[in-house]
Amino acid sequence: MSSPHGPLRIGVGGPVGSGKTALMDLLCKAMRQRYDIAAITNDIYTKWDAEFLVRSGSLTPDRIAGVETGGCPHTAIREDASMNLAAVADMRAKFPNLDLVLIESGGDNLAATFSPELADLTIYVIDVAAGDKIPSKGGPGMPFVMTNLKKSEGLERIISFIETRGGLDPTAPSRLG
Ligand SMILES: Nc1nc2c(ncn2[C@@H]2O[C@H](COP(=O)(O)OP(=O)(O)O)[C@@H](O)[C@H]2O)c(=O)[nH]1
Ligand SMILES: [Mg+2]
Repeated sequence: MSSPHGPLRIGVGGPVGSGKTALMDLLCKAMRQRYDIAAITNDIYTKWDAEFLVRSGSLTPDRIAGVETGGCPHTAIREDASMNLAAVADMRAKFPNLDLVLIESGGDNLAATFSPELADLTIYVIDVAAGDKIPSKGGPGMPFVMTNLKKSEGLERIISFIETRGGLDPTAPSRLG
């Protein structure tokens, strides 16, 4: 099902500790049978999130890349997305039939939007303890889903959001075998 436009690129943003990596992990595990997936994580000075995904077995290690952003993580997904664009290009070179690339931001505030050059759709992860007013402050039209990833609750709704809004076809025969 590889698209002439290249893979769908989903940005996963939100504050440090809100659960972005946990979401990346479960999305990979739930979607990898159907889609050809790669995952890119952004960290300031480490590759901890990429290493977490490798240890967890979210995908095979060659499908997981860590970008070290340096001190200003939002710059790497917004003003100068070149490191992330290069990581996406590397994955596309290795896996020409990619359907989906998940890109986790380095953890920043809600104002850290992904450049449209880098991500087609963005999912923001907010810790429930941060309260329910954040999504409404995002303005009308921003849907939100309550999840409990320890029990995979809400995960299917996020997957169907990605498939519907991202234009993936869940009924297409998988090429992955
Ligand atoms: N109980 C519970 N813990 C979660 C959930 N999502 C993430 N966590 C935990 O919250 C901590 C931070 O999650 P992580 O994914 O590393 O956050 P990130 O910094 O946004 O990538 C970890 O200990 C996760 O296991 C959830 O839905 N429920
Ligand atoms: Mg993380």
